[in-house]
Amino acid sequence: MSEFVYNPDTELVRLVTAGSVDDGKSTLIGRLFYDSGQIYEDHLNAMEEASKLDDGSIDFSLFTDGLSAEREQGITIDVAYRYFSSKKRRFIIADVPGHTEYTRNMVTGASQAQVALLLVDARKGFIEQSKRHLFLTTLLRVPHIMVVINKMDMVDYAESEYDKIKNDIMSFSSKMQIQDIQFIPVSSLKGDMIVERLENMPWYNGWTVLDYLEQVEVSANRNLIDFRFPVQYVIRPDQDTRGYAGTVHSGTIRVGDRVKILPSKTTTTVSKIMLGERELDYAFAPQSVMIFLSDEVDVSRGNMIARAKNIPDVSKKLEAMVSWFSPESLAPGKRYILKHTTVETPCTVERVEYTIDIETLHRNKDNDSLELNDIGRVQFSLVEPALFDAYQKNPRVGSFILVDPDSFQTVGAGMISRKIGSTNDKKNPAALRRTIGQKGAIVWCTGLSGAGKTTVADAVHEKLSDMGYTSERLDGDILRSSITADLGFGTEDRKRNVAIAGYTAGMMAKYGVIVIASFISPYSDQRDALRKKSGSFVEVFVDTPLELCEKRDAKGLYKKARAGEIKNFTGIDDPYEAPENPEVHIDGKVEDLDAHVQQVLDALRERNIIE
Ligand code: ADX
Repeated sequence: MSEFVYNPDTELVRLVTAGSVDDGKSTLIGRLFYDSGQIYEDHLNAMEEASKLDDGSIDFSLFTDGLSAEREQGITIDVAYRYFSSKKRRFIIADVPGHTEYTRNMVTGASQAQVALLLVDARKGFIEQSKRHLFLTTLLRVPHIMVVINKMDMVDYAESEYDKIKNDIMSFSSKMQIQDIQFIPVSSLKGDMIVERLENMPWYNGWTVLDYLEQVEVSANRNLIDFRFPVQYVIRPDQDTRGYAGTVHSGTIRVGDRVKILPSKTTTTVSKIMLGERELDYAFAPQSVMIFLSDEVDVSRGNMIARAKNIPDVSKKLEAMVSWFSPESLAPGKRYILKHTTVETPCTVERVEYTIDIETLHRNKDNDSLELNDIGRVQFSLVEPALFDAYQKNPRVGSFILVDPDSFQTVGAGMISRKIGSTNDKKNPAALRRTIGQKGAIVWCTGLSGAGKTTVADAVHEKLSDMGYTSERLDGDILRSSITADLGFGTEDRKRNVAIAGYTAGMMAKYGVIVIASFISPYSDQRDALRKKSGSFVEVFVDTPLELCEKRDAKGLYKKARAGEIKNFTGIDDPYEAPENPEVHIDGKVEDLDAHVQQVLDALRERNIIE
């Protein structure tokens, strides 16, 4: 064992451990420290040591980023932060207790982590608690997940046991959006595959835990684009000057940059930036600095400074994925204190859209409350408007916690997916697109009546909303019961109907919305014309054979058409020109909605419309 290795030039990596109580996290961490030659007496000293700057002062931002945020937010943390370093890297581990009731800590620990170590007991397999943690890790967008299948020594180091668990997890995680997931079989107790490979698992050729941690690419998972500076204090160094103190939550800013104060929207310029006593040319996340402005403007705690041309959303109505920690349920009408950046505001639960069934990952829309450890999508209305980004785009400015107004306990954590309703002012499309932070597109679902277009389109819409994208639906039946109610099904009328829908979709897409349209739209030349006009057009052919549509006949229209009660019915006595080269071809005979949604998402991803 060597002395504590400290090299300030190595990269700092934030880890979170997750898993059930007995999965052996402490042993794993201990083993990692021990076998890599680390002995730390006092991890705080080590952290201080690690963060010494050249001039001997301490750069607290190194480890306060992430930790202070939680302290500020008053979360009673039951997370132990430990520090260790190898020759190549330095690590901070948020060690999260694994009891079910500790989802709270899992959320706290994972919110800033770059790598999650999810421990699974080889004897128990992929149990509910691991599923919950894996899901939360994904929801919190921890970029890298390493599943450590532990206690391999207790299952005779059998490859088959490892494979079984790995397959279970793979099939579960295929329903989620995981960027990077790796598997490592280990025995923390005996030391296999932690730092040393040992001889017990010759069938495994992958990384050891330490190898993996030293090489995993963790660089840019911080938002350095959208400058967001929630003002924490107003400081008056003298009569005439005022400085604004706070933490750069994301992005960078330079002296001389044009900025906007929110919510007042006053525009001014940054005149000076101070970090303690030092004057800086620029500041970046997660530095805690003081900003001075060239004009005397009205700024107070809770305001936000952003770039003049890149501002956050402002809304009193929010929709968020909430992880609920309290034994008392969250239900419509209940009031909480919502703490978000430097703002605290009372809020009311408007409705619970659904909860997630953690076994199947299906949405349960019948639930209208969240119980202990539930995760679900909730709409809130706030007394004070929040200044935020979607979590997906900017985690630090897209997350909040909920506090019980009577007990002051933290009862939940939220990841904002979107605002509800539009409070956006009249901006030009480019500015709005920047605000929404996404590219618009038209996803055009075509196919016979009853092919399943609406089902696919609704599911894609819901999925995109969950992921934090702004999307909107246009549907034949709905349009035809409103703005195109005067149209019938002759060629001209159908063309007009589709033209109106296409025009509307194009306009929304121009403003950054992903529009999901579902129309029979039987004429291929008209669909091709739409493709030509639109910047991003994804034609989705929901290809269900006529016989099957007719057999399903959900609306009873095929029966009527056969009986001659309806004329010009598509597929019966009216043409349908199937797309020859659709961007997405869905086999309507296969009843696998998740797979169909995935096909559409893949196409959007390929075109860089979504991440
Ligand atoms: S389109 O041809 O103009 O694109 P659209 O998708 O808006 O059609 O509307 C189709 C829906 O209208 C069908 O799903 C069905 O419910 C209803 N409908 C009523 N009459 C007809 C018809 N003659 N042909 C096709 N759909 C019809």
